[in-house]
Amino acid sequence: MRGTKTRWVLAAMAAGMLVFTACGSSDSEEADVDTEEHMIEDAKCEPYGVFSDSTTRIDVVLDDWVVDLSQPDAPAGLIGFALDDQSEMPHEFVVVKGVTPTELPLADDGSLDEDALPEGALIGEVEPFPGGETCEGTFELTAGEYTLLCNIVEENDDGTIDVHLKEGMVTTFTVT
Ligand SMILES: [Cu+2]
Repeated sequence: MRGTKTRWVLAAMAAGMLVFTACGSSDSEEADVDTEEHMIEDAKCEPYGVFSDSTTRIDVVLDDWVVDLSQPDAPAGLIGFALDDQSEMPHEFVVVKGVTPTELPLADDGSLDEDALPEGALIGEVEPFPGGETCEGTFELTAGEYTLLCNIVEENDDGTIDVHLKEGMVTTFTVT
């Protein structure tokens, strides 16, 4: 799993934005770059895991600015999260174990600093997919407390920045 922060650039139409490297073609990026710039056009559903194999299904609404679960807990197993982005913008779905929302290590902009998480805490993530669409993330989860969040940092045309975590796109989930 990439330990990088997802940074979306909504101002893709602005002059100069074409220099940003698209997802997946990072070979030429320098090793010390720990953020990635994504063009908004790159958002597409790439399911994580095999949803049809899941032992418990949780419906998840992603919206501005919530992560709403159909149930707050599930027995240990292969948990399939059916993600429904009801907003007009891309969101993602990050699964963290054993770190409460208030304990999350933050970058300067208030987003989750994934690289600063304890070893093994980052279970996996469904990368950003377009608003109005659905996607799935299926994770083998053992008993414990989980934090589920969207870690998109989004730069608007006017230079303001929306940090989805800070806006409230985080919730907790218990596996028993
Ligand atoms: Cu989001």
